[in-house]
Amino acid sequence: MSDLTKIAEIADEAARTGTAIAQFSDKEVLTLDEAYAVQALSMQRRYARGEKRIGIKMGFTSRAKMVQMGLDEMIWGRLTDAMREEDGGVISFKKYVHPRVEPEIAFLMRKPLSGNVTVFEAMDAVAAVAPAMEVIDSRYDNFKFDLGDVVADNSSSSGFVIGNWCAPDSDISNLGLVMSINGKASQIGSTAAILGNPARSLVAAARMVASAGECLNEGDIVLAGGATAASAMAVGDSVVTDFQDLGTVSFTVGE
Ligand code: OOG
Ligand code: MG
Repeated sequence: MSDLTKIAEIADEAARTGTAIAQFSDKEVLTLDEAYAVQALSMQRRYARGEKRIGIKMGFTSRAKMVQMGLDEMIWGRLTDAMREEDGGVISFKKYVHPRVEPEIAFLMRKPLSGNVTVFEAMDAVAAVAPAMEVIDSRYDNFKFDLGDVVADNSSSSGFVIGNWCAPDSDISNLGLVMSINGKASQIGSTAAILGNPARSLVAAARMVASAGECLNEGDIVLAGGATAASAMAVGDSVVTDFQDLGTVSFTVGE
């Protein structure tokens, strides 16, 4: 497909207005390179509107997520300041098309990281780790997409909530977690579901941003990817995830 700028404009408008669109792959499949080019172009439009890039999110780093969405390749997307929601706060349902929530681990970078690094080098660049939840939202009808579609749609990035930052040497490799909606367990799992250890997701993030000529910068947030499948939410829901040893992160869903 030639007109990547036009596709980026369509993807950006859908995200900006919270409106569902048809998958691009209905007409023509985007290669992975084209899809990342669309993502970069659509993010340029957001930055031009004043949003600031504050980090990145990884996707499909757990079996549960791959199975739920029927894709098996790791992806990444960009996070902006406008996507951050307050821990314990209220998110606005109408901003989204059909939001889902998933438990994640967040990293805060204390120095730049990019390229091929070891787990030790990756964790050495981390200032803090935190329990987190990502609010994903696909701009495609029925939350259905192929790999190119989802990457072009900034890998469903939409919102995220971060709990209290913990020491960077906290053991995050295998922490039990329960994500509850209105007091009822909706997803139960372990951080080990994220590539065996979420630190490996940070290693992959450093490699993947480098392939786009970018870097994880000091102060950046990196979301490691959902540890479980994502759950749908409705207005009025109270969503809480308890992480063993790391703490709790929560929000409620407003109009
Ligand atoms: C794509 C984004 C995947 C994750 O944590 O695996 C993702 C999607 O499922 O819509 O955020
Ligand atoms: Mg996610």
